[in-house]
Amino acid sequence: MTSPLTPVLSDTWDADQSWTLETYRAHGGYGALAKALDLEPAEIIQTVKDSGLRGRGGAGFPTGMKWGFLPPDDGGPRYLVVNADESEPGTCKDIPLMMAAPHSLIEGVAITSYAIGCTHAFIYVRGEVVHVYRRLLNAVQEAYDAGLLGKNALGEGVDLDVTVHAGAGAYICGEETALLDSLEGRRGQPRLKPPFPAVAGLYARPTVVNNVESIASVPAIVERGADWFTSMGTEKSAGFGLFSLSGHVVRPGQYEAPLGITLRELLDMAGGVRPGHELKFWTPGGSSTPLFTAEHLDVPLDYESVGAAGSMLGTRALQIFDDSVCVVRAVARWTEFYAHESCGKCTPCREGTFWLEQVLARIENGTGVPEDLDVLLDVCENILGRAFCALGDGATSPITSSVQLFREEYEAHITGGGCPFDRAAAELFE
Ligand code: L3W
Repeated sequence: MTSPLTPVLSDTWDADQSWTLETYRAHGGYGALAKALDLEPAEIIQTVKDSGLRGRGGAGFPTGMKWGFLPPDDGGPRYLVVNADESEPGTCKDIPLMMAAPHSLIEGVAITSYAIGCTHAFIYVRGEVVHVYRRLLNAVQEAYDAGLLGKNALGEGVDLDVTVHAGAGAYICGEETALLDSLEGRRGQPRLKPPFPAVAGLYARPTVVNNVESIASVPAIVERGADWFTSMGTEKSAGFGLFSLSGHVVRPGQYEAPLGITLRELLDMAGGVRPGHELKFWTPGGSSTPLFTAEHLDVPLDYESVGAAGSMLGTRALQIFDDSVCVVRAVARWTEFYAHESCGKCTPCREGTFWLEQVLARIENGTGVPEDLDVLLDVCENILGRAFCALGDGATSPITSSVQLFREEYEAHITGGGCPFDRAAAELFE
C-alpha cells in the first residue's frame, strides 16, 4: 500500500539541525522566495487563490481571498501578522513546525509580504513557549545576516523587517483582533468586526492575519504551482495539512496528509488506539469542535464532510479518548479552561462559562441534580451566537455534543452520586 502521507511542511523535520538556515537551504529552502521575487505580486496572490489554500488556524477561510480584501495601496503601511499563538486544547502543530523548520515560516512571511506590499511583518508567538520564541529569534537573525530580510532583501530592491513578538500567555490572543490589541500593547480583547483586519487591523492599517501553517504552505505552492496543490485533498478542501494525533493512540504525533483522509486511515499509521481499549470519542479540530465517536471513523477530514457530519475541521487536532475516559470529566476539564481564559468582555461568555464550570463540577463530583442537564444546555444556547467572538461558541461545543452523545453517562453521575470511572485507568500511557 502506498503511504497516504504527503510530507511537504514536515519534509525536513528529521534532518540534522533541521532548524538552521544551512539545512533549510540544503533542501532547496528560499528557492521559492527567489522565484516569487521574479513574479508580480498580483501573480502570487492569484496562484494562492487558484491553489484553494484555506486558513489552517481553524476557520478555513480562503487565504488568497483574504489577501485580495486589502484595499488598494494608499502609500501608507500595511502589515502581515502571523498568528503563532497556538493555544487551543489539543492543537500542537504550529509549535513543532516552528521548532523544526522556522525558515519555512520565514520564507512564507517574505513571499506573502512581497505579494501584499508589506515591509514590516510580525510573528506573534505564545508567551509561554520560550523555546519557540528563541528559535524564531535565532532564525530571523540568520535570515537578516544572510541578506534574506532587511533593506534590499536578496538584492531585489525589496525591504522587509520581521519582528517576533511574544504574548503573555492568553488563549484569547489567538483571536485575531485580540492579538492585534495585544500587539499594540493593550490588554488582548476582541474587537468588533467589521471592520475586518484586512481593512483596519494593526494600528488601524490594512493587515493580513494568517496562521503559521497557512503561511508556511505558501513557499511550496509558489514553487510547485496551484495545480500541484489542488491535485491533493478534495475539490473544496485542497492540499494537505498537519493532523495532530494525541491521547490514547499508540504513536501520537504529526501526520501530514491530504485533507479528506479519515481518522481510520490515520489511526492505521499511528498504531491504533492503545491496546486493550476501544475508541470512545475524539475531537476533529480541537476542543472547540463538537465531539465525534467511533461512528465517525470514516468521515473524510475535509471542511465540508466534517461540517456535514455535525462538527468542524478546526485545527485538525485529533485528540483520541478511549473507553477508560469519563466524558463528563474531560468536558468539565475543557470547560475550566474556557472559563479561565474568557477575557470577560462580553456577558454571555464571561458569565456563561463560569456557570457551565460550576454545574459540570457538581455533576462530576456527585452533587448534581436531574435538572442540571437542562441548565447546561440552556446556558449553552444562551452563549451560542451571542458571544463577542468564537471563544464562547467553542466552549459550548464539547458540552452540547457530549450531552447528545453520552446523556446516560451524565445521568449516571447524577443518579449514582459521582463518577463511575476508574480515573487511574484513564491516565495517558507511555
Ligand atoms: C475580510 C470579510 N476578512 C472573514 C477573515 C477574518 C479571519 C478569517 C476567519 O475563528 C476559528 C473559530 C474557532 N472580509 C471576512 C474576512 N474574514 N470574513 O477570515 O474568520 P472567522 O470569523 O470565520 O474565524 P475566526 O474568528 O478567525 C477561528 C476555531 O477557529 N478553532 C480555534 C482555533 C484556535 C487556535 C489557536 O489556538 N490559536 O487556532 C478551532 O476549531 O472555534 O471557529 O481572519 O478576518 N468579509
